[in-house]
Amino acid sequence: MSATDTSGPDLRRAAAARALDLVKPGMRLGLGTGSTAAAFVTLLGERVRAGLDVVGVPTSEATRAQAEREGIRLATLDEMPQLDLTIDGADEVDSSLRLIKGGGAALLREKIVACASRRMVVIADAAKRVDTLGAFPLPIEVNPFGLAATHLAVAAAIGKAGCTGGIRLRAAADGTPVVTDGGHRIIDAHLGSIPDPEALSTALWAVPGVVEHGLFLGIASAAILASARDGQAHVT
Ligand code: ABF
Repeated sequence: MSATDTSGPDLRRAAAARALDLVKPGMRLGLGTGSTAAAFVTLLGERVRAGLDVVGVPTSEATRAQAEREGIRLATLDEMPQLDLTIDGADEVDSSLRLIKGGGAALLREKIVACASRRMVVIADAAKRVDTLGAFPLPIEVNPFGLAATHLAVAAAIGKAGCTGGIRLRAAADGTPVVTDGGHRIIDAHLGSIPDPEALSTALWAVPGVVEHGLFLGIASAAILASARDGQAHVT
């Protein structure tokens, strides 16, 4: 990278470029969602147009549309239920490769695709690295039926797991609730810190209206993080 390549987009592109080194001909790839994953899809598209043969399973309709524009051959997870590698972004990464994901509201498909993959590699700006998860609001995907009851049950589960803080239904800019690709809603839990992510995960899964949550525990196998140092992008 040149001395000027140290802005956020350049760091995301640097992480994406390193992830591209992991891609081999014939691989079945999970394609993540978000701006860093989009940088990866752009670079992958260049390779595909140069002759690389891979198949991708997108984690969102947005990624599907981008990958189609890039000319990447796509399949559904039903057609290809076992994947070699998923490359995706994250909102937070801790030192044990535990993640918060779902800021882009695609967490359900992201988790299903990641868990269907032999390897899931996170790509991110190193600013996403944290000592303790939870400064980023934890997205919780919920069924729209009985939302008020689910809201109360989620709040109780959070308290039971030793966390404090408020929860809010995520709204779009026009004030209407965000609807996920699966037709669900997102509740964001503003917790500040999550002392025991495994306990919170278990407590949230016990709430009937919870479809999935954004804690990815024991799923990522590596993280490629890009940071700016000495005026250049460094990837670790
Ligand atoms: C997806 O995109 C998410 O799970 C995460 O919420 C977000 C990260 O976005 P970005 O790469 O734009 O920071 O990977």
